[in-house]
This record gives sequence, C-alpha cells and structure tokens, in this order.
Amino acid sequence: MSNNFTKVENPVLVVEGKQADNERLKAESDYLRGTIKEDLQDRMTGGFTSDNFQLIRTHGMYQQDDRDIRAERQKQKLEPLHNVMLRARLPGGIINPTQWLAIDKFADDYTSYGSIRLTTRQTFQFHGVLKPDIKLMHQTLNSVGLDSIATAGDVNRNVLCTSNPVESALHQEAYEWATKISEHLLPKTRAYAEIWLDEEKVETTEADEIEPILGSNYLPRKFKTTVVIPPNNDIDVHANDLNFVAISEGGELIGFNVLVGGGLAMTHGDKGTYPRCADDFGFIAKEHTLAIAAAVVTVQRDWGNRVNRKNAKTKYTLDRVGVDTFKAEVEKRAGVKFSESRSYKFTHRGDSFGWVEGIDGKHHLTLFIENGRILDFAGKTLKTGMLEIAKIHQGDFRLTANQNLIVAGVAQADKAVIEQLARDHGLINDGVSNQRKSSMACVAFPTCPLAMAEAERYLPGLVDDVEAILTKNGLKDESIILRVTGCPNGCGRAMLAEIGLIGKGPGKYNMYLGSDLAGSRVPKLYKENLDEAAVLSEIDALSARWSAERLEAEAFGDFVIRVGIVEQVIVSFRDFHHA
Ligand code: SRM
Ligand code: SF4
Repeated sequence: MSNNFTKVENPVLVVEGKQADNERLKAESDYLRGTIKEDLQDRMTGGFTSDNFQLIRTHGMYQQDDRDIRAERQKQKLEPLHNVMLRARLPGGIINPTQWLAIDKFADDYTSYGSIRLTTRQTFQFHGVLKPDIKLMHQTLNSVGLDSIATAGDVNRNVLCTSNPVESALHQEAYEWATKISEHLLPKTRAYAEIWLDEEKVETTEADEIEPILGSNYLPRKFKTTVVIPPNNDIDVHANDLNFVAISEGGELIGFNVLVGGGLAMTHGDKGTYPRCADDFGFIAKEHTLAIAAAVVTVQRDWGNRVNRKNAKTKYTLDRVGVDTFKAEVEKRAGVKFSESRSYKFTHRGDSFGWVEGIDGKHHLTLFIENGRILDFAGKTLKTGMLEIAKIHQGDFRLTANQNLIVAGVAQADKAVIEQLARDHGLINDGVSNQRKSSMACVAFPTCPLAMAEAERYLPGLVDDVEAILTKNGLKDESIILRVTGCPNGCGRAMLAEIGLIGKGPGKYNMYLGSDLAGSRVPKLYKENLDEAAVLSEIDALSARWSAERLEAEAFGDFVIRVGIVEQVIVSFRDFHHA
C-alpha cells in the first residue's frame, strides 16, 4: 500500500532547536571511538561509562543485564550484572558452516544464556557476554570473516534480502545487491578495527573523506534497508526506511521500485509517534541502485530531525517535508529521475518450510525455529542438531527475516543425512501447526531493557491456547498472522500482523487487528490493556465469527475489516491514533 503523496506547504527541511544529546556524543566520539578502549580496561565495573554505553551500539553491541535477577542484586547492593548483547552483520542472512561452528562454540563458552538467537532481521545475537570476553568475541568473529559493524546505532543496519537467494538467478542477483548496498552504506571509520582487532590507528583526514555518506554525526536515527523479490514480502517492506523491490523481465533483474519511509515503532500515549507504510517513489534501472541508496540516506542525514529522537526516523521526515520534496531532492542528489513504478504484487509473507530445489540442482531445507532461539531444550536439542549439521554441511545457512533458518545448497546425495539429523534433534517436527509457523515474538524479558510485558517466553503457551481455540472453532489447519512484542517499539513486527499484541505492562497487551497476508496494511487498535485471559477470550470470539461468517478463503485480517470490527482506511498516518 502506498501513502497518498503529501505536498507540504513551506516545508521545514531542518528542525531547529536544542539537539538531542546523542548528537553531541556522536560529534565528540572521534568517529565512533569514544573512550571505549579505556573503558574496556576498567574492571571496577562490568559496564561502559555514559557515552560509550551508546557508542558500542554502532559496533553492534548493547549493554544489558538480566532483568530476572536485577531486583535481587539490588537488594544485595550489587551493581546489575552488566553484559553485552552482540548482533552480527549478515547481509541477506548468509553464514557458512565454518562460521556457524565458531559462533556455536562462542555461545557455549562465553555467553550466559548459551544460545544463538536468530532475529527478525536475518542475523543472530549472542546474549550475556561479559566485559573481559568482548574483545575475544570480535576477534573470533573476525577470524571467520564476520563482524558486527553498524548493526545498531544511528547508521544503516543489516541489509535484508528475500530468502531463499539461490532459488533463481534473480534471487542470487538480489542477494548480491543487498551485500553491495550494505558495504556502500557502512561507516568508513576504522574505529571497529582499532578497538576490537588491535589494528593501527590511521591518522584521520577531512571529515567528508572519512564518512562521505554518513557524515561526521552519522544519521539522526537508525536506518533500515531491504531488497525484496515479489510476490514474497518475507522481509516486511513497511518496517523499513528504504526498500528495493526487484523488478524482472523474463526472469532477469532490470531494476527496482524504490519504497521509502516505512517504520513500525510508536510510544504509548504519544500521538506524535506512529507506524507508517513506505511510499513508492518509482522505478530505477539497477545500475542506479547505489546512487539512489546513498541519496536517500544523505537526504535523511541532512533533513532528519536531530532535535527529537522520537520523530527522527525517515518516516517522520517524509511527513514533515512532504514526499514530493523528499523525492525531488533524492533525484537531484543521485542525478537520476524515478520513472513510473512498474507493476508488482506481494501475495504473502513468512517462510515456506521443508525442501525446495534451487537453480543449480542443489536443495534447500527451511527449518522452523520457534522464536529463533537456537538452544538445547528438553527433547529438542536444536543447538546440537545445528552443530551436527554444520560439521558435515557443504553449502551454507541462510537466516530468514522471520527468525527461521535455511540449510542451503545441499547435494542430492546429502539430503537424507541432513534431514535425519534435523529430525533427530527436533529441527523438523511434522506436528508443528500452521498457526505456530505464523506466529512470532520479539525477545523482551529477561534481556531487553525496554520490555513492558513478556513476548518470547509468552508466545509458545499462547500458541498452544490459540491452536486449541482454532480447533474448537473448526479452523484447525487455518492460521492467523499473530505477533507479540513486549513494548510498542515493535521488534516482532506486531504492527504488521493480523493480530498484533503490544505489551503495555506486566501481563497486559493492546490488541491490534487487520493487517493482510501481504503485509501491506498496518493494523488498527481493537482493545487496550487485555490480560492473558482476555486476550484468549477475544481471539476465541473473533475466530468463531471468522469461522461462521467468512467468505471463501477470506483471511482473518481482511475479514475483521470487511465486517467492520476495525476500520481499514488510514488516510494519513499522522492521524493513526485519531482515525
Ligand atoms: Fe528492535 C530496540 C531487539 C527488530 C524497533 N530492539 C531494541 C533493543 C536493542 C532494545 C534496546 O534498545 O535496548 C532490543 C534488544 C532485545 C534483546 O535482548 O535482544 C531489540 N529488534 C530486536 C530483535 C532482536 C527482535 C527479535 O526478536 O528478533 C530484532 C533485531 C533485528 C536485527 O537483527 O537488527 C529487532 N526492532 C526490530 C524491528 C523489526 C524490523 O526491523 O523488521 C523493529 C520495528 C521496525 C522499525 O524499526 O520501525 C524494531 N527496536 C526497535 C525500536 C524502535 C525504533 C523507533 O523507530 O523508535 C527500538 C528502540 C529504539 O531504537 O529506541 C528497538
Ligand atoms: Fe524489547 Fe520492545 Fe523490542 Fe520487544 S519490542 S525486543 S520489548 S524493545
């Protein structure tokens, strides 16, 4: 869906006022170095001092502590058990078996949770790494050709690409573009190499030579980019600032429609914050991809709101200056005119599980990983299973944007043994329902400092209950895209779900209804502050009506709109909370 193009009279291109403190700290950071090196030596605390607390994000880490034990430690007058979460950079989600073996071992030896957590943006996270082990972590990643540069902070994050990249030549080329875009937009500072890999400091020169695209103050806020291949919107374009929608002729990539300004986060009670779908700027030939990517980023760099971080993302810049103004500036900077959008259609999201054959006769096995949590559970030794597969696998692994994993590039002769390992360790379970495969949650407790309610730990039991409700209502093999996030930041993309549950407080959720299978609509608020019992009774009542009244094959999200349970039309996203 496209927002109506907005024409804003006398647009405010640059927001004046006292700049957010993050602007000061980026400016004073000497291109993301800060005093992280010195802080690392300080063993009096397990944490990082104020500016470094933020700066380590641009190196792919967040300082956290386990919220389950926070109060107990406080009682004992101990500082929180500081540790870091690391998020790797994997454009298009690709990781090879050697790399997997290295991260598997690191997770065992140096993380307090012992897990590898697949994320909604095609990468993995380690949780619970203590300060003395951080450098080793980066050196381990580096030794197998991985890094975590710019996976967090005010930069362009991990670039997503529709999975499975080797199903066709088009997938392969799209994946290559995702990698090129990621490299092109990366910070060019050598801070990461100096701090974590002990590389020599090279004397810095002119600011615009160091960061020609991002600039000395980097971006006003996080920035997210995808390459997507219709008809599958598996990466959820409307969650992203910049999307390249692959357009092909005769199976060959000719260029992209460019969608700008999506984003899902909002703040409870702050009507100036809202989710927003991306606008279609038009078509470009593929040779202009990097120029357009850089132009969109630099316009957002220069016009994004550096005063109020809650209104700093591209989606707000577009609404403030008008889409026409933003687009014209992108064209000017890139020296490229958008032509009329080419036609394409998204029909679905999510992953297709099981085997598929690729262009080169190789086979790819998509595994469902509940919550993306790769860990040995009772009766489900997922981590050991992945380790055993990695030991023999000749292809690579591809992480999906729905927290799942593909064992890719398997020769016909190796299929049976890989499938057997996957079955032995619970990585394939034929009994997993369609509903479970359509459900997703963000991390939330105990590691996320912003969580207001449970999400990952709530989801499996919630799905058990929803399965029972659907069965009772005659909908056993049906599914509803159900997503839970522990707060309105929306990391589990609940604001693109048919039923989105957004944490409001412990055990309390706001329920949003009405996205569609293609992910082209943001859902609308249906009920506020539901406890877990109320969530279930609402789902029971709604699904009973869906079962009784739906048109043939009508999806749940379309049904709730057609019968008026929620209203469909959002004319302007700025009016999201009022409409
Ligand atoms: Fe997110 C912050 C986890 C995808 C919007 N997100 C966080 C932090 C780092 C909390 C913090 O700031 O301290 C969470 C760490 C939890 C933990 O313990 O691991 C966190 N976000 C995640 C992940 C791991 C969720 C998951 O279960 O997979 C996803 C990691 C993605 C990655 O690999 O890069 C993740 N986050 C998303 C998405 C979905 C997406 O991008 O497709 C969104 C909504 C889309 C969007 O950006 O609009 C999202 N995360 C946020 C926000 C709100 C941003 C905003 O516009 O205001 C925050 C908070 C912030 O930035 O201030 C946030
Ligand atoms: Fe944390 Fe909120 Fe993101 Fe969930 S949605 S991971 S609770 S920031």
